[in-house]
Amino acid sequence: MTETSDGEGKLLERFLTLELVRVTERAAVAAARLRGRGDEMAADQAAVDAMRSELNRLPIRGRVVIGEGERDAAPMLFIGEEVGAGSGPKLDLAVAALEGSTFCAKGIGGAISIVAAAAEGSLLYAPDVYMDKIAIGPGYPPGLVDLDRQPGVNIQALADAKGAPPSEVTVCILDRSRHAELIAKCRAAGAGVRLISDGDVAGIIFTAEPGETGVDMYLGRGGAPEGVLAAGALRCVGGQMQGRLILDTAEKVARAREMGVADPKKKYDIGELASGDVIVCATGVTDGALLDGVLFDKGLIETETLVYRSATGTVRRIRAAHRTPAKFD
Ligand code: VTB
Repeated sequence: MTETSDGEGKLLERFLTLELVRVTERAAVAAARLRGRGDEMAADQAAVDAMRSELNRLPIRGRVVIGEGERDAAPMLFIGEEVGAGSGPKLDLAVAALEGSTFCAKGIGGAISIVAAAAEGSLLYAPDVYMDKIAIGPGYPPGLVDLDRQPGVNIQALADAKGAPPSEVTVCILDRSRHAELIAKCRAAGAGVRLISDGDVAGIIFTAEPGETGVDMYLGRGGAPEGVLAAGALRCVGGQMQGRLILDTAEKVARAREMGVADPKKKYDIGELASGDVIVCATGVTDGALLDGVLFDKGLIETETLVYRSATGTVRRIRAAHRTPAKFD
C-alpha cells in the first residue's frame, strides 16, 4: 500500500485496518434499520450514504474503483468517486455498502456490508458484468483446481487433497437457471451443493473457513465487482481463486478495453484480481454463516465484523457493543 517518504503511510495503513471497521459497521447499522421492510433500494441508499460519510472521515485520498449499482441501477458510490478527508495515502477502494440487498429487504440471513482498500492500481478495474468464478480455501497445493477443468475433476482433486470422498465436499453455487448444468455435474460427481439465492461475495469467503461454514469450493457465474471484493478477502488467508469476465457483446468488450482489459478472454488468478497489500472489512447486516447481523438492544447496538489484512494474513473478528447508538443517527 502507498507509503510516504517519512513512513507515515505505513503507519496509517495499520491504523486503517481498524478505521475501516467503523465504515462497514456504520453502513451495516444503517441498512439493518431497514431490514425486512421489503425495500431494497431504501436499504441500499441508507448503507451507501452511511458508508460515504464514514469514508470521508478517513485520513486517506481514496478513489472508488469498484462501485455498485450499474447493473441493477441501485444507488451507488460511483466508480471514480473520490472519498476520504483529502490527505494521507492514495488508495483504491472496492465497495459494496449492502451486498445482498434482497436478503436485507426480506429480513433473511446473508446480507453484509463490505469494503476493500488497496494501493492505487492493485484491484482489477472490473466492469459491472458477470464473471465465472472458482474458489477454494487455504491449505491446498497451488493449482489444485482450475476454472477450465470440469467440475467433477475439480471436486475429485479437492476430495483427494482433503483425504475424503466427494460426498464430503460441499460446493456453493448461486441458485440460478444458468447454473442448472453446473449443479447437475457437481451432483453427478458426488458432491453436496449448497445453493444460495444471492450474495456470492460471502459465498466465496465461505471457502476461507470451511470448518465454520461447511463450504469447500465456490463455483459459478456472478458479478465481476463482487468477484474482486471476494478475491481480496480470500487472498488474505491464502485461498485460491480464478475468474474470467463474461464479455459477450461488442459493447462490453469495448467498455472493458477502456478500463484496461486487453484480453477479453483472460483467466485472472487471485493475485491479478487483487494484488499488493489489501485490507478487506465486512460487517454482518443480517445473520449469516459468516457473520452475525446487527443486533438492536436496549440502549445498545451490537455488530460483528471480519477484517482481513494481506500484509500479515491477520484475520480479526470484532464484536462491538456500541453504547452510544445516537452516533449512528
Ligand atoms: C450476483 C452476485 C451478487 O447478485 O451479481 C447476483 O455476484 C445477481 O445475479 O452477490 P443475477 O443477475 O443472476 O440475479 C448478488 O447475489 C447480490 O448482489
